[in-house]
Amino acid sequence: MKKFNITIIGLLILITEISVGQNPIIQTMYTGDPAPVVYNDTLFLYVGHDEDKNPLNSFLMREYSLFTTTDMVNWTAHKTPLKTSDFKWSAGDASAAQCIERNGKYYWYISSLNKTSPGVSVGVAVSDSPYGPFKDALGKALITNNMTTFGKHSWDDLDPTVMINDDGQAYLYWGNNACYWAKLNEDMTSLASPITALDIFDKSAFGPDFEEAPWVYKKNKTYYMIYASNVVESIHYTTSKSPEGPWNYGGLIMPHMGKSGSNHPGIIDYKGHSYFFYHNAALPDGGDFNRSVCVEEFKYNPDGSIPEMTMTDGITKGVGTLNPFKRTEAETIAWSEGLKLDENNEVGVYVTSIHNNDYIKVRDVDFGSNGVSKFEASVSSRYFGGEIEIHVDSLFGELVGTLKIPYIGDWDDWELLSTDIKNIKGVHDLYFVFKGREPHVLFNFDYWKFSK
Ligand code: FUB
Repeated sequence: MKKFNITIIGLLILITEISVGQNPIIQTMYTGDPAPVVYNDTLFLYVGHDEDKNPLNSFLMREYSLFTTTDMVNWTAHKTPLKTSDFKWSAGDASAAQCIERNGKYYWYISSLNKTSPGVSVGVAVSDSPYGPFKDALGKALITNNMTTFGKHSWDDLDPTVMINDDGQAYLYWGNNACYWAKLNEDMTSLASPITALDIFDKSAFGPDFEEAPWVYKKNKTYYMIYASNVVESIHYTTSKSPEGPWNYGGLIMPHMGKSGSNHPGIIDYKGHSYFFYHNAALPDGGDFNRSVCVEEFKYNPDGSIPEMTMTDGITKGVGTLNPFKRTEAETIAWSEGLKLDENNEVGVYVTSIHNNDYIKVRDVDFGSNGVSKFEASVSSRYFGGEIEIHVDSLFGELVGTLKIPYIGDWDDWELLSTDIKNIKGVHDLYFVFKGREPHVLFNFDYWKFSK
């Protein structure tokens, strides 16, 4: 009887695991408004970080976060690159944003409530690196509410998106219940043209509705603008032969699904594949103001049109493997349960809030043909410590080693600990399963590495 029970439990756990896909792609915090961009071989994903608690039950984003991937299934968190407090004029609540490179500098167009000029404004931050740190490029907003008159409300200057045309001319588009555009000078921090408001009520251009969240890019000879329609939001697109229009409505990309009233799109090609980013509210306790970024892979139709998509479990096949013989940050995660991230100046980002049975899954780890014999990890502990069990291929797959983490001292006393492990060869998913005394926080985890 006992054996029968265990089999049923095992089956239930297996079903749960199979139904846990890659979406939402970030599980350690609430995120919204994805803005992907590729630099060299890496996909950078800039997102708004929805605060866990929204005292006024409304949007509250005080900072942006950055995640990178080289395989589309494992995402590495980086130090917070930009906060609203980096803009002296910001009233502390941000909304959507997009970052772009020009002449070796990285320009990040953000929108935020403005305390020096009523309403929402567009600002621009700049950095020498896509990882930041970014700083306010102007010391004031680039676009303020009094510069735009199509929308009569104070938050019509939301959601900037930026595109540099083949001839080098940069364009900025933005808007909520208004869709504005203007040319940018080569310095990327000043306008090179008057602001134009598109006719968002023209159904031949915008179909059922234009609400907000434009994302403009060029593919082949076509300019695409994808955007959110209606409240609750669905994602649609329009195309043009010129960045200045006219625009021709293309169709629906994603209907409204799930618990988040808003959605916000970003599209990018990476390593020969096309990806559609959006957000929903699929994490535990998610909702309108606690959102989660997701991604779907898709193929353009032969005529360049974008197929309709639904929200799924996400990417089934990655576009690369992970090298376990190089130091890998613990915050490189395909899927996790129960964990949070924190950061400091000594070690950067690390995994924290680790309790018994929490875990990290890392996908497509390539151990090669010679295998491994040792695992090491940088950890800190206070009061307790615990264990990292290393399982392969599933949460309850073969246990190949256990790293014991003693009481070390304080949370910022980091030690590199190691253990022997069973040999592993070839490509496997890894599960770091954390064990220790309940209900306590056990230890912090900074990075790991295998050796032969
Ligand atoms: O993140 C705040 C707002 O929600 C954005 O500005 C909109 O696009 C919607 O995603």
